[in-house]
Parts: sequence; structure tokens; C-alpha cells
Amino acid sequence: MDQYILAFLKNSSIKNFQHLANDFMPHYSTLISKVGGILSPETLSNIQKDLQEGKLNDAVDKIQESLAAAENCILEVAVIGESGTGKSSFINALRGVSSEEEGAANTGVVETTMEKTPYQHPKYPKVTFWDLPGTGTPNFLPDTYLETVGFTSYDFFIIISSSRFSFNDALLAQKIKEEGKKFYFVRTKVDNDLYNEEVTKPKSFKRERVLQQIRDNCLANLSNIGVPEPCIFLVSNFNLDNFDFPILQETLLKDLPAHKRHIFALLLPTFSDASIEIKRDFLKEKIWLDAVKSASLAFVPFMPIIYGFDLPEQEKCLKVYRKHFGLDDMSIEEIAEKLGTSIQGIKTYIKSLDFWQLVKDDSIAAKARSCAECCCSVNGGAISAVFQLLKVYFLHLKFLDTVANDAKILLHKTLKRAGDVAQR
Ligand SMILES: Nc1nc2c(ncn2[C@@H]2O[C@H](COP(=O)(O)OP(=O)(O)OP(=O)(O)O)[C@@H](O)[C@H]2O)c(=O)[nH]1
Ligand SMILES: [Mg+2]
Repeated sequence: MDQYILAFLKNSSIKNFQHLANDFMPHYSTLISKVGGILSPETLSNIQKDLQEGKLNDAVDKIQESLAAAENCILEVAVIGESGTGKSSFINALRGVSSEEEGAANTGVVETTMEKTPYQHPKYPKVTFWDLPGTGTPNFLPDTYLETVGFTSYDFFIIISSSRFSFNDALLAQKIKEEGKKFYFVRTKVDNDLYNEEVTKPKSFKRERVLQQIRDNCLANLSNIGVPEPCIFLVSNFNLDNFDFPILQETLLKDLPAHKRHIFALLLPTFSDASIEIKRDFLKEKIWLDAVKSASLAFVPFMPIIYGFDLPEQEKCLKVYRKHFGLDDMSIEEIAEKLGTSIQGIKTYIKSLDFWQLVKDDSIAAKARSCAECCCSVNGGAISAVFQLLKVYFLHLKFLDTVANDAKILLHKTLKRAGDVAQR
């Protein structure tokens, strides 16, 4: 990653556009997350074309447009299914709120969701989950259902069942497909099934075999009611790290249009090392695109550098990273409570709460200076602009890595603590 930025700066300074163009695509594909990146294939090839033609400003505009589209995108997710299947619990799990928290979707053993209800993500208000009840009621009319719930605004549909999918679910899936939208079948409460099987058949119980039976049963049921090659995900809303939720998350991310992936990756709860790595990759890509943008501008004559080193700005940036990984002030208080410690106690394990310690790291400025001198030695120009952008670039990478590592440390500590408590 660093090598490419340095090569980009060197080639920009000597206007070697052919090299810039040749390196862009291969580097981008090695850098982005395994579920895809922020730039669409079309934008990528347009950027490459601009670089080939020496139109650096046009390439920068395209990067800027894609970053703005990712930042401002709106995501609407519809969750459908019969009463009691776990729709509201699924929505709460994705929003990272427990059923008892203020603003949580009501859950319960009696029918609770009667009307279409929007739930905004508490930290990402442009993302809304829609709780759409009704497929199991006698009033359900598959022909008009999608019109009634306003299907056009939803990015995708999650169809939930906790036992067998119904004929109405299949009809709905067919209609959703006809409208050119995506749907995913989610079978909830598999934790319950495993528990029941283990209690009733303790001698022959085999976890993988039970899960396979549930999966086979859902597949047979869906193909019997006319869904060809159904894709189905087994989940427990009480334990997202387990079963198929990680695969569901990757599938959704891969299927989303490029500009919608970023926000969805950021909102996903950090329940495993893998989910933390996906977020880290998306944010790394953004740091890299910002640096490429600034690098392109650094060599445009009379263009003021847009990316200065402003301490309050950097402190804000660290806070934003902490929010993305569930380490904002409020979450840290909750984690401290879960671990039975204080904020001071938490500070002994992690580093991202101390902005000054991170920012005063002299090695960042030294590295930025030596890289800037090396990149600008060819024509001597723009050295201070390049130094500033590299300082910001290295600092943001350091923020990101520190926050991601801290998120892993606290995740493992909370999982261990929950395991210890369960064993008592
Ligand atoms: N064991 C287990 N219980 C779950 C799971 N998901 C939901 N539940 C429980 O199932 C019951 C119904 O869950 P809800 O989320 O209220 O279901 P719903 O589909 O929103 O129900 P309505 O609003 O009535 O349509 C609640 O008691 C939940 O705690 C799960 O994955 N595992
Ligand atoms: Mg509900």
C-alpha cells in the first residue's frame, strides 16, 4: 500500500501517466476487501482511462464522486416473515441494540409487529431496516403486497422463518425477483433447535448433523413450493458469530452495488475477528483513495493542498474510527460494565483512547519527511504539500490499525468473560 502511494507520487511529479494508469487497477484489486470495494468496475476503468490520457484532475473528480456517493448513500432493508419468526430480533441484532434498549424493535412471545415499522440504525441514520409483518395473515395478498409496502425503495429483502417457509414466502420471493430486487432466506432460532435435539437425544446428538438436517429440510421445502435453487442462511439472532450469519454478511456485501457496500460494512456489528477485518479493509481503501486524491492535487500548479494537518480534525477522525468499531465513549462504558471494570481499567489494555499518545509518534513525521524527499527529489517541487499528505496518510493508517486491534482485544475479553459467567 505504501509502495504504491510513493510510486504514485513519483510518477505524478514526473508526469509519467502511463505508469500511473498501469499500476492503478492491479494495486486497487489487491488492496480492497474480499467482498469488493467502493469503486464500481465502470468507475475504475474510467479512472484508468483518465490516467492514461494524463487527465489527473478528471481521475480525482471520479474518486471524489465515488467517495461522496459512498458517504451519502441511503440503504433500506426490508425484513419480512410470519409472526414470531424473529424479524424484530434480527433487526435489533443488525442494529447492535438489545431488545430492552430504548429504540429497539419490540420482540416477544405474543404477536408484536402489526404494521410496517422503520428502524433507523442508531449510528448510521441513513440506513433503515423495515419490519414488514403480514405474510402469515389471512389478509396477505401476494399480488398487491409489494405495491402496498412500497417495494421500490428497498435495496433488498430478507425473508425470515423459524420453521418451514410458507407458500406465501415463496410467492413473495417470486414477486420480488420479478421486480428485479434481491431476496435472501434466513432460518432463525437454530440455537433453539440444537438445544432441543441435544436435550431429547443426548446420546446420538451431533451438532453438524442437526444443522444439515435443518438446511436440507428448508431446501426441500422451498423447492417444493417452487423456489428454484434457494439460498438459505441458518442464524441465531442471539449469537451472530455462529452458524451462517458471517456468510450472509459477505453475500450481502458482495451483492450490493459498490457505493452501498461501504456503509453496510461499517454498520455490521463487530462480533468476530473476520467482521473487524472487513471494516478495516473498507476504511483502508478509503484512506488510500483520499491519499491518491491528495497526491494528484499536490502536483497541480497553484492548487492549494486540500488535506492539511489539523489536530482537531485528526482527533475527530480517530473518534470516527472508534465509532465504526464500536469503541465510542458510550460503547466503551458498556464494555467496561460487561467486563466488570472501569474506563481506567479498559485503558490498560487498549491504546486508541489516548489521542495525544498516538499523534505525538515522531516516527510518523520522520517517515513522511523521508518519503516526501525521496518522491520530490526528481523535480524538487511540492515537497511540503507531499509531506503533509503523507503525514496524514500514515497517521490515519496508524489510527485505523490501533482501533481495529483494540476492537479485537475487547471482543476477546468480552467473549471470555461471557463464557466464564455461563460456566459458573
Ligand atoms: N432462541 C431464539 N429465540 C429467538 C430468536 N429470534 C427471536 N427469538 C425469540 O422469538 C420470539 C419472537 O421474536 P420476535 O423478534 O418478536 O419475532 P417477530 O417476527 O418480530 O414477531 P411479530 O412481531 O409478532 O411478527 C421472541 O421471544 C424472541 O426472543 C433466535 O434466533 N433464537
Ligand atoms: Mg416483530
